[in-house]
Amino acid sequence: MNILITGVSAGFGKAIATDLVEQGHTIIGTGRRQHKLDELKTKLGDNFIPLCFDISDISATKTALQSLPADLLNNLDVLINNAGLALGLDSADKADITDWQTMINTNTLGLVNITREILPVMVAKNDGFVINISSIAGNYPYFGGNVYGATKAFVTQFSLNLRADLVGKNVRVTNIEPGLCGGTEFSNVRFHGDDERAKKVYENVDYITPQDIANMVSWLISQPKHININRLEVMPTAQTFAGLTVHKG
Ligand code: 8X3
Repeated sequence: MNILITGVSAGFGKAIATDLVEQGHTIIGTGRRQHKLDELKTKLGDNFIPLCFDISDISATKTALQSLPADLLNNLDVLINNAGLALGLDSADKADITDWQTMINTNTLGLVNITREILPVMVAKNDGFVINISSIAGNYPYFGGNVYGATKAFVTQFSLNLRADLVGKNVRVTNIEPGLCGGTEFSNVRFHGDDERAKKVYENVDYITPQDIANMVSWLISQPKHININRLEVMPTAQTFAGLTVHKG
């Protein structure tokens, strides 16, 4: 299969790309950091095609996709919208507005833009699969989740609405909604490089790993074509739903 994965420089994207190349698929991997893409290219070889651009940049996305060989672009089987980030955990009255804008631009605008670019290819060949990486933060509000959670609720609803639009077109859509996942740059990015604070999030917890998510993606794409898994909400056994907060004055 020909598979495009956004955000392969680290974390889920890197683990997914690595597994899928090992399984014999051709992977187009996007990311913002050229040196990380170069490292992955050295490791994964000919079946990994790096594309360096920022998906929040609408015109850069178009230019990057147009640079691909037409027979590859027109034969894309799977789009995995993995690129995304959380920034900050402050309450909404204190959060940094530029952090909010960056999350909105990447997690929602960037994701819908690349999806809109790729969907006509899948519809034209009457076959395709879009896998969106959302989050439980889109399902359960928690303190400081504000805009991050809202962007992920958008991704989840967008996934469901895509399915509604794609009726009869043999394009499948799955929304993966992970809970606490370690072994990624997620919290280091969220806390703006405060690695000590990031490390504490995962202390003494058996968290979900990027490999766990890669296993789920491999399972999803191996399902027969008459099956559409709509949503996959997944948490570590150690995590359950947030309690309802009551402030007593
Ligand atoms: C990552 C999961 O719980 O940190 O999206 O928001 S959580």
